[in-house]
Amino acid sequence: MARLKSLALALAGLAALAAGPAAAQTKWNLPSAYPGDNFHTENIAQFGKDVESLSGGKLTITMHPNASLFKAPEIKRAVMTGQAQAGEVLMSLHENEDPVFGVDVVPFLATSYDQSKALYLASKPAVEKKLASQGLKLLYTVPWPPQGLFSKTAVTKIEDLKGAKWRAYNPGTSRIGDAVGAQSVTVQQAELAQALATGVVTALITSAATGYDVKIWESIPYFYDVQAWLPKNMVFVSQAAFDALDKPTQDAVMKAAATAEERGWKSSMEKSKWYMDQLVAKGMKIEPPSADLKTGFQAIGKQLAADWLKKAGPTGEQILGAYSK
Ligand code: PCA
Repeated sequence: MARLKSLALALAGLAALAAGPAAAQTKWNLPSAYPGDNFHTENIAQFGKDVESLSGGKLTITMHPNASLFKAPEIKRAVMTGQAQAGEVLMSLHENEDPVFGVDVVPFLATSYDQSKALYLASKPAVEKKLASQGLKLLYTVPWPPQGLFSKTAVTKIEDLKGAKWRAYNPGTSRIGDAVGAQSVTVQQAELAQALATGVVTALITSAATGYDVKIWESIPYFYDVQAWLPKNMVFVSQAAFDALDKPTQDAVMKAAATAEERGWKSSMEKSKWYMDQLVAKGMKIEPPSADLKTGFQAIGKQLAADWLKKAGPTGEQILGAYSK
């Protein structure tokens, strides 16, 4: 019996040896900042499964959603410094590093999924170049649904936002808070429910998706469907971690990424209405912005767009040129 057992063990050892380096297992950690049932996170989960099966189990990706491993603003640096191999982050969170990361939050530049896709394709080479200079490789992007205004009190014109406690999620939304005369405070989604519950925040621009994620109806009754822009999340990997994979595994990652991008854009679009329906079902008032409010936001948007173009210089002009074609 003991002999049989040692024979079995020896055989298992031989089999493992025969499989050789091809069976080498790589594990990546992928921190992200949104809850497990958010459509972005569900898409990453499917991406991970696809990578695992396309690579024949050679690469597995462990997700760490909901800012459980790193807070949103720290994820990119964590991947740059090798503390994680891959990550997901809101691209515009890093606009201060390079204006190109803020191209998708220029107000009213791209307000539909089609425009957003065109702007993405026009800006992709510049985004990839910037990421490459930081040792990162873009895998795919997925937009959030169009951004609207949530408020504790009714808002019919910009002046109604004066003195509001304004939640920003990136430099761009912070600038809008300043422009409307509100008090800006930057709060990432993982802390947003608490900030709303304690009254630290009374107005914000975000998607119905995030409104749903944080049960916004518990403190905020109004949503104005402004459709100001569609900010994107990007999933990226450390170039060094990618280069360490064999070619078939690299191909598996890129194939799964292309599929994830397509699936993600589709589910964002399809779910954007579903998210709004949920807010209505919870008793929220959803309205289009009044003409006054819209004109007010457009004037602010125009100024911010001009500021962005100034900062982004020739790269910005080139992106806008490619986008307008
Ligand atoms: N949700 C994220 C970013 C954009 C969005 O729709 C947030 O509010 O943090």
